[in-house]
Amino acid sequence: MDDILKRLSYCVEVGKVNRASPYPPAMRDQDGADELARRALDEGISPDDLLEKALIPAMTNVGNKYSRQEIFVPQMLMAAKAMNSAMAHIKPYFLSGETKRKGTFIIGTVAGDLHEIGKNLVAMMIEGAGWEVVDLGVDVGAIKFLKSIEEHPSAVVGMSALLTTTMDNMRKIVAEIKEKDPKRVILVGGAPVTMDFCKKIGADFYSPDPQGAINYLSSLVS
Ligand code: B1M
Repeated sequence: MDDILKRLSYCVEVGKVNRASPYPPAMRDQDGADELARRALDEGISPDDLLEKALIPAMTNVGNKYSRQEIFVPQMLMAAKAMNSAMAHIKPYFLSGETKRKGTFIIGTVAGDLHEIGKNLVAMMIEGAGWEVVDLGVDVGAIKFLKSIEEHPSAVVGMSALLTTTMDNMRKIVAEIKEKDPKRVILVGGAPVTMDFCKKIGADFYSPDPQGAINYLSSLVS
């Protein structure tokens, strides 16, 4: 792996946001994820490589370390901050100059769940694929989804959940939306979600990644 990608991955893993950040103390006055992501892109490394070879593996390592109780929530939070600072540089590459939108996509992380990185990635890539994206943020309940559907009557709805506990909220929100609006198309995703779960809760499609979500949305409008 390119040296810069290795360094970027390490910065995300240990939560080194940028040069000015005093955390972690051992990396004081060194470049962080912010500067390294910018430099990698300027050197011609593709945004896909940044994501797949540096950023996502770093977050996987963070999750594994957390599972082994080698790190705790504050370190996970710093890793997420570093990841977000790198993602800010990637975003413009995923946004096309297209003005005619293929449709509207409402997305949110379900109630009780504050994980936003995967949801943001899906949102930014779907926007780049030519959809208008309405991002409701995190901790989104049925009322907020339904209000947004009212404002965007032809929208497809997307939901993300990262916790096994909040998957149950996903089930409840899907049920509430489908009760009021049975034909509304709902796409679900997030690390613990599966196609089997998607079918059980009455959602329309599950994708493990942003590209699968884009392919599914394209199939709806082609
Ligand atoms: Co939390 N966390 N976390 N966390 N966190 C996990 C999810 C966990 C697996 C860590 C672990 O134990 N190994 C674990 C869940 C265990 C479980 O439920 N089985 C966990 C836990 C336990 C918790 C807390 C409960 C910890 C605590 O407080 N004791 C707490 C819960 C807070 C809450 O939400 N109420 C918590 C908190 C946090 C932070 C706030 C510190 C931080 C989030 C910060 C933020 O988002 N701003 C955080 C983080 C960073 C993680 C890990 C390390 C990384 C998540 C991430 O961003 N991954 C995570 C471990 C892990 O996932 N390896 C972990 C990178 C991201 C690109 O992947 O989100 O999976 P992901 O998205 C993917 C796909 O899933 C898919 O596309 C994305 C790109 O490929 N996808 C979709 C996602 N949404 C989609 C929607 C779609 C389609 C595809 O269509 C609509």
